[in-house]
Amino acid sequence: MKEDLKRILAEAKERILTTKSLPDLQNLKSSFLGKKSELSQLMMKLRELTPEERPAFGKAINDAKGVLDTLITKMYSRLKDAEINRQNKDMSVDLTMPGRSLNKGSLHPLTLVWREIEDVFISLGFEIAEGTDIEDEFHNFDALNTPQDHPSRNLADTFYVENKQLLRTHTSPVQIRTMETHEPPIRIIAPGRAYRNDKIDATHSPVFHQVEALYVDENVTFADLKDTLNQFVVKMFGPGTKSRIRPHFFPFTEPSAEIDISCVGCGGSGCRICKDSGWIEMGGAGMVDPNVFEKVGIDSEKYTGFAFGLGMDRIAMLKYNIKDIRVLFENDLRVLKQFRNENR
Ligand code: FA5
Repeated sequence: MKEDLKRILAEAKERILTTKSLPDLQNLKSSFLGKKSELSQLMMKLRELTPEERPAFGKAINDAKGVLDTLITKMYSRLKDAEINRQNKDMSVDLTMPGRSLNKGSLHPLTLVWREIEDVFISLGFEIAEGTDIEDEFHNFDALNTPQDHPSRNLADTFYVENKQLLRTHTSPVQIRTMETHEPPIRIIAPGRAYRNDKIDATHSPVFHQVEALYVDENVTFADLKDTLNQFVVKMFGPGTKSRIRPHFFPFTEPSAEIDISCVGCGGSGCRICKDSGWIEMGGAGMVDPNVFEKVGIDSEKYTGFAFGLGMDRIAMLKYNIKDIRVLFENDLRVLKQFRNENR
């Protein structure tokens, strides 16, 4: 029986170590360790031995089973690893294949301009202020020294909501709201939407965007206004771009002016964009009228200030050579996709 055990063990080791597949290994396991295996049959024959011989031989059979079981476990993990490696090799990644490109979105040109304007003014020491799109007559007109019979109050120009509430016609009411709640020195810009009952054309939209600026302190002069505008224009449109101020009238500034910049299309020599004038209108400006200071309780003997309001849609149009303001509101993907590389 001892010889049988030796032979079974040797044969089993040999076959387990040379097996090539997991199913074959599974078969070997049941044929060498299963109920009908030769080792199990040897166990049955224990009773043919003397009581003295039985324990030692029983242990020898169990040891042999233990050896085979360990060997099968080792072989199992070796064959499993080999199979995983083979599968990985079959599905291996071709590093030379071009990647799948992601469809990246882009920021709207107005958002780009809006952010850039904020950056420029922050670099000049201004803070960002916010107002509301729905305003009351006091902040949009009365406090801005606008007479009761001023044409801009007309239904044909202003969208009224109810109870003397309206969609703000410019960003200037943010001047009032800021001066009501802050003591000078004040140095803010307020970018945002404005609404007017204007006819739509290439440069006018009923919903548009302005950026308001207000600087109030002791000894603020018209020269500060010109200098700030010049710095803004150069930072926004590049060196060589000039700003120009023409006399105008606004109820809330005195003196008042209109702001032009030298045409970015032709550099000032005259072209189709500037209608051969060399200049493009950007917005209005002026020194804060003492009547406005009075409405918000600021001492006009002590303080002076300048304010201006620029059309942000016009700035975006000039910067990105957009010929029609409607392009900014249509959200045509063919247009928007062109701004991918501009995104920060
Ligand atoms: C004003 O709105 C004044 N509040 C500006 C101001 C502020 C003057 C502070 C003095 C002190 P105006 O109506 O000119 O001004 O508008 C300013 C700019 O807004 C225009 O030059 C233009 O660029 C833009 N704008 C006005 N209406 C429209 C519109 N319907 N569509 C597109 N842009 C417009």
